[in-house]
Amino acid sequence: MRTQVAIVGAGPAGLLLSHLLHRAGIGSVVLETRSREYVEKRVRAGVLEQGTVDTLNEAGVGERMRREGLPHHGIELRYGGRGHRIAFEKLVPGRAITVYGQQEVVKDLIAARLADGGTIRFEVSDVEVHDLTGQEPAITFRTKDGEPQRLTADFIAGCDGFHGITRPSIPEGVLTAYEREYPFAWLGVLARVEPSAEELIYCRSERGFALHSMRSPEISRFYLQVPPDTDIDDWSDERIWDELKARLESVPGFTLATGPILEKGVTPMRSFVVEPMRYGRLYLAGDAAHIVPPTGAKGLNLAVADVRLLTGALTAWFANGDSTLLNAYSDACLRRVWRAQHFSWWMTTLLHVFDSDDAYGRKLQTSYLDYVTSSEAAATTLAENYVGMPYEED
Ligand code: FAS
Ligand code: PHB
Repeated sequence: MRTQVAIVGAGPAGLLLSHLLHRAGIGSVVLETRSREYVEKRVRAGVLEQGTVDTLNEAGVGERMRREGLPHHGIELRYGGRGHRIAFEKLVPGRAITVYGQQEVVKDLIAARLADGGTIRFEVSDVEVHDLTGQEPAITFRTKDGEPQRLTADFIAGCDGFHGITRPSIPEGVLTAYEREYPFAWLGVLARVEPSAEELIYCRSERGFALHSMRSPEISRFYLQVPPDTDIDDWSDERIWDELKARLESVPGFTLATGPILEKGVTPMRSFVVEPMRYGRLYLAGDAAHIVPPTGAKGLNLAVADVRLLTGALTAWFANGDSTLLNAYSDACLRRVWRAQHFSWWMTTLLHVFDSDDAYGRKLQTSYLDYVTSSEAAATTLAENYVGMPYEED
C-alpha cells in the first residue's frame, strides 16, 4: 500500500488531519487500533474553543455541531459560598465556546471521511513505523483479519495519543520531555439528567474541586477531584451524587438535579510536552505530543491547532516542495502548546485543593480567586485563554 500521508490514530487529530488534507487534494490513510464503534462512543472532551468551531465550520463538517452544539457565553467560578460569572460577551466580545462532545466531533469526521471515499483501517494491530529519516517512511501493521501489511508514504503523522507507539519510536536522546504530575485525579460522570445550570460551573470547595458541565438539554457531565489512586468501584452512584451535592450546592438557591448515571471513570491528571514534535518524516500532533489537565478544556482544542499547522505545512511541501513550514511546524505548535500548558496548570492550581498546601497557600488561592472575580483585567486573561487565543497563522 502507498499513500502521501500515513496517519496513526483515528482520534480528533488523525481524523481532522485526514479530512483537511483531502480538502487540499492530498491523500492519506488512517490506521486505528480500536473499532469504529469504540472510538465513536469514547466520552472525553466537551468544550470547543471558538477557533475549533470556526475550523470545523470552514472545513464543511460543522453542520450537526451548529444544530446540536450549545454555544456558551460565560462560565461560573463558584467558591466561598458564592458564584461569579466570567462573562465572555463582555470580556472577549464575539468569542465564545461551544459545548459539543468530542465523540460527536469524531462521528462527524468519520462520516465525512467515509463519504469522501477516505481510507480508515479500524482494528489494526502490531503497528510499527520504519525509516523515519528516509525519503519513504513506512508503517507495518496487521489488518483486522490479521493480514500483515506494509504502508509506505511521504510522511507519517503520529496522532495516536499519549499511549500510542509513534512518540516512543523516536530514538532515545532526540526528544526532551517536560512533565508535571498532580496529586489527584478526576472522576468523570455522564448522567441522564437535565443540567442544573445553563453554563459550566467550576467549583472550588474545601472538599475538593467539582465541575458541572453538560452534553445536551437531557445529558449532564460532571467531574470530581479524587485521590490519584481512586478505584471507581469504590464510588457508588449514591456516593457520587452525595459528593457532587456537597460540593456544588454551596450557594443559596442552587439544587443539583440527579438522574441515572450512564458512565463513570477516573482520569489521571498530568501535564506533559515533548520537544521537538517531529523526527525526520514523522510529525506528532495532539496528545501524542502533549497532555494538559482537563481543567482548562484545552486537550482536544490543541490537537485541532496542531493539525491546522501540519495541514498548511504539508500542503506547501506537496504543492512546490517548500519545506519552510514543515521545518517551522514544531516551534509554531509549541508556542500555543505552552500557552495552553500554563493556562491549564493555572486553572488547576486555582481551583483544586492541594493537601500539600498550608494555610498560607490556601489564603493565596482564595486571594487569586477574589482577584479574578473582581478585576476586569484578571477576568479577561481567563476569558481569552478559555475561549481560545487567536491562531498565529490567521
Ligand atoms: P486521542 O487519544 O483522542 O486519539 C488517539 C487515537 O489513536 C485513539 O483512537 C487510539 O485508539 C489510537 N491509537 C493509539 N495507539 C495506536 C496505535 N498503536 N495504532 C493505531 N492507533 C492507535 N480534553 C478536554 O479538553 N476535556 C476533557 O474533559 C477531557 N477528558 C479526557 C478524558 C480522558 C479519559 C482522556 C484520556 C482524555 C481527555 N481529554 C480531555 C483529552 C482528550 O480530549 C484529548 O486531548 C484528545 O482526545 C486529543 O485527541 P488526539 O490527539 O486525537 O488523541
Ligand atoms: C466536559 O464537559 O467534558 C468538560 C468541560 C470543561 C472542562 C473539562 C471537561 O474543563
